[in-house]
Amino acid sequence: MKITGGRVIVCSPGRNFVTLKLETSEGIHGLGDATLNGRELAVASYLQDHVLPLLVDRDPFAIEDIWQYLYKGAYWRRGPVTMTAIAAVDTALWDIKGKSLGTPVYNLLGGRSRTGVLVYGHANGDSVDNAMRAVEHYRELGYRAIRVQCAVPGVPSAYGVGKGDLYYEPAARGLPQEQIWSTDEYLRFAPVLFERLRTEFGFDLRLLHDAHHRLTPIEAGWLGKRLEDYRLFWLEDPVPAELQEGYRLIRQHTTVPIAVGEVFDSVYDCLQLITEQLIDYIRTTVVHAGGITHLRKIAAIAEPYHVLTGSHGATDLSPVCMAAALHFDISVHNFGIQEYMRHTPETDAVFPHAYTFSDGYLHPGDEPGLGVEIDEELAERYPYRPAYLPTNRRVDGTVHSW
Ligand code: CS2
Ligand code: MG
Repeated sequence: MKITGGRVIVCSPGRNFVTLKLETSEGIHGLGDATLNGRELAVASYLQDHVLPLLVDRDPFAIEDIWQYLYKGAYWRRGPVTMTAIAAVDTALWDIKGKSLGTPVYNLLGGRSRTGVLVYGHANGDSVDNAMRAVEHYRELGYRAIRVQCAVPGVPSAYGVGKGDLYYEPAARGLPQEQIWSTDEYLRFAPVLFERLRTEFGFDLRLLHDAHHRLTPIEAGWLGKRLEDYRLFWLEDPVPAELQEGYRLIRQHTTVPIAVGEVFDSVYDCLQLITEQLIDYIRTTVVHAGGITHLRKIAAIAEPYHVLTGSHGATDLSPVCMAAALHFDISVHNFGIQEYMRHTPETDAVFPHAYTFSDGYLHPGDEPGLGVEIDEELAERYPYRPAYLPTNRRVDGTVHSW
């Protein structure tokens, strides 16, 4: 079997997605997600113009060799655009191998290590009362772990507060919106929110929270300490993580479990975080961190250091990525949890998939390969429309991490 070519499909069923479809001489095709929120067309061009011509006539079973060829062969290494493009090829190759051998991808990754993939959903509210209502709603849907975000009094636009009940989508059409942020107000408010949550829901429910890269290490230490009694499952992205050693300072001040990694694109972004045990969960994803092949290596390095996986699974990661994540999650020993932000019905219709949710768990299904397809005719009805994530400024106008 040989790779004969491929296509990059850009569509926007509710939001933008970039999908790679690789074709082979035996008529089997594989899919890979290549979506990089707000920078979609850069990856589409990287694949179309620079990667697809290199793949023709290669053996699709040589997954590791193709990965190294694309990584080392470009000379320029790492970075989100490159690693998302490599991830798309890698994911499509695992899909092809599974389909060709007639088995789900998880069987190629060592087989099932568990019966289902524990997921967390997103409850949020524009007031504490509405956040409580959203948590209740997620509980009724069967979720056993819930991330809670809430509008902060006095802050015009806090991270993570959606418009509807189930679909939180931060990217918006047109040019980037500017939001305003105040760390002071947030730090005052966050412990109050979790106090209320534990009072209303007790301690059976796993609760998570995302600080979305907005604090300094010492502010994160302060917050973590105040949240300890509310037993969070994790505090996510307390600070931007370019400076990995900055996490030492957080660890010195709090035992709140820390999760990091949704913007990482390789093991080099988290090697120190893992080997110095500065984090508890590594959130790298199939689509942005080099595919299933590279994610398995990150997980293998994390295992002896007691770091569990907790892959990013927001709506900007397509159902192709979600399917791949589930095959990874169900097989890897040191799996922790999977984020599951539901896609809209439009997105789900373009990407029919075998994975299912029940009782707080996702199941990858038993289809050969990844168990996800793309309806290209339907996709054509949703052409790409430029959209961006918001940007952020402090109240005095200084640019801040969003
Ligand atoms: C987030 C995302 O899911 C998460 O934890 O941090 O909402 C993130 O902001 C988006 O995926 C950015 O594209
Ligand atoms: Mg996050």
